[in-house]
Amino acid sequence: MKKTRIVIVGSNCVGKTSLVLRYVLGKFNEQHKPTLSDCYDHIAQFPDGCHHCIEVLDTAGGDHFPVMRTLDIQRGDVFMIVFSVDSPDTLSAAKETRKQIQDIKGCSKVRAVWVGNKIDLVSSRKVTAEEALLKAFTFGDAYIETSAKFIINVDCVFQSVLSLMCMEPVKKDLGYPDSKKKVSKFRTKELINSSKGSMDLCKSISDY
Ligand SMILES: Nc1nc2c(ncn2[C@@H]2O[C@H](COP(=O)(O)OP(=O)(O)OP(=O)(O)O)[C@@H](O)[C@H]2O)c(=O)[nH]1
Ligand SMILES: [Mg+2]
Repeated sequence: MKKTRIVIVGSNCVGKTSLVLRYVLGKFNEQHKPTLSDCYDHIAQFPDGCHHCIEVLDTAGGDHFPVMRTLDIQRGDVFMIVFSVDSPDTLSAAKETRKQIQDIKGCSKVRAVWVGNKIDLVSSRKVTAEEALLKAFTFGDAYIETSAKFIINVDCVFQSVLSLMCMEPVKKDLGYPDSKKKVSKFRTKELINSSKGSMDLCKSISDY
């Protein structure tokens, strides 16, 4: 059986490696060591309760290796698009990356979850949950907030990604989605449910 391959993309230093290392090895490094490309085999429990071996591909941040990036995207089954909530530029880059995935994979085949990482940086936060959620929703994707450092939502985000493997991908026939096109009512409800935990959590962190 072909292994499911999760590809983690996003700008430099947003915490892609930290999320992967937390999930696969239960570790966290304070130091930033830029990634070229690292692949991890992991036994994961899917939402149906069965365990399967998956591959988690941690990619280089930024646009320094465009050919490698294209290959990584081509081979990916499902995507985690990571940005850091203290950096609006990384959210803009996430949107560009999402478009690139759509171009490379073909518009009917994208399964992706947007991840706002570093929510522990409460005082330097610059991207609101609502802003990020709206961006993800316009593509028909779910949005989850995490802290790799404080182990918030790390398993949950990988579970969400795996649950996409059990669903039909959203079909969009014409180009990129825009704010005028509406995601179907059913899909919107599904997205709100899958992002709700993260929104509640975000609210409780800002209240705190
Ligand atoms: N405060 C905080 N810091 C984090 C979190 N996640 C990662 N970091 C820190 O952010 C820095 C970058 O983390 P990495 O995981 O290496 O980032 P990356 O996206 O893999 O970076 P590249 O491989 O260069 O693209 C490191 O110093 C981490 O310790 C988090 O949730 N909260
Ligand atoms: Mg890395």
